[in-house]
Amino acid sequence: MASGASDDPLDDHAQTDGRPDDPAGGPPPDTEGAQRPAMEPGDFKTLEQFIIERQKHFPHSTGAFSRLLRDVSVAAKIVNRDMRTAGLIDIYGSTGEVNVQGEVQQKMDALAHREFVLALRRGGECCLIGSEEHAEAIPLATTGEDSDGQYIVLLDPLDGSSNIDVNVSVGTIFSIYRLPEDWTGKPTMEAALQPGTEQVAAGYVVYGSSTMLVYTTGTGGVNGFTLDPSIGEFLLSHPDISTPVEGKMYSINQAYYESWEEGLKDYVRWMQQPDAESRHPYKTRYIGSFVSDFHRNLLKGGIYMYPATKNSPSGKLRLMYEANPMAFLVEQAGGAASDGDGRILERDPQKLHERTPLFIGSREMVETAGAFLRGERELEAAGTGGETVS
Ligand code: AHM
Ligand code: MG
Repeated sequence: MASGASDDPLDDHAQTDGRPDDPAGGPPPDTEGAQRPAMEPGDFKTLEQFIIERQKHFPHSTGAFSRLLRDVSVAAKIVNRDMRTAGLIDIYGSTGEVNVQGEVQQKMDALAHREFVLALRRGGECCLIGSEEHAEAIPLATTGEDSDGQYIVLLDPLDGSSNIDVNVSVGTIFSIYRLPEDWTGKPTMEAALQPGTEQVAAGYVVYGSSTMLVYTTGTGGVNGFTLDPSIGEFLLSHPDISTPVEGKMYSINQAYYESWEEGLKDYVRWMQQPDAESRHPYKTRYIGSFVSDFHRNLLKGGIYMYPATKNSPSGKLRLMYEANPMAFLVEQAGGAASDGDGRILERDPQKLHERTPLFIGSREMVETAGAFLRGERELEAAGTGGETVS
């Protein structure tokens, strides 16, 4: 038996602790970015405590932003609760409606949208919501009058919702802006059409094997909180997340290969080439649920790509509530996000439901993808340092 291995049949570390890296002689196991110290009982910080501590660094803060984040987390808990019983109550399947995107609306889409709108309306800090599930922006009134909230929230209430019926992870994505200071009168969608660089916070909730809320305010890093269902609190489990600069995984729907531009075909084929000395071939991981693919790549390193295709000539994902918030977050974690031409966060938005091609994840992977897309790199044999493959 290799040293360190246990002969206890109940010890599930016995196989991993003692064995050689890989009996097949392949690359080392994929553990990068995945190791985290276990929390001891009582050794935790709730999301609320965390937010309050952060607020103390801003002496002139009114607490409005902290309350807004609390409202988002409350809605997430309600959506999580409903999702955990989805097989038992009548919330699987579609509503029979088609949303503004021309996509079949799932019952959980509609339910999640409703819970976020209600929570934000109750909280009173948000004056305008833009949601994937609603054609127009939704101005919020608290007590019959206009809300005096100063924040705009754009969200995809339930991303990847076609996966719900088969128990695959889905998520919520949110982006927060401040109402422009010189804005007078009722907030309208134009108030929200700000470049992603202007976001004051962004994040997502992934409803997976556990439920996690991950967010950033653009300072203080990216922090992840895991919901402890027994006490109903998000607990700080992933402090100060940084994403590996280079990863081993790529996520793309390869079924659209024939309609990709040549540079992208070359990039993907380059990643597929074998090379014992390097990380080639890369691994493909594609769930078809952006939040889940993004979350895995953020922690382990990788790139998610949704390019322009024949059916989606501008890409499929929405700039304002999918690409921008994740781009803001990934940059804070040390990664990058591009539309294939430039930085996602610098795009000048024209409308709420605008789509964009998206290449997002580990910085070096996004840069390499860009080099292929711009034709600055050509397909070359992996590990040969430049030899062009015919
Ligand atoms: P949605 O916001 O309507 O759920 O659509 C976005 C989803 C992403 O979560 C996912 O990555 C992508 O659409 C999958 O699209 P495709 O099936 O074309 O690969
Ligand atoms: Mg979505």
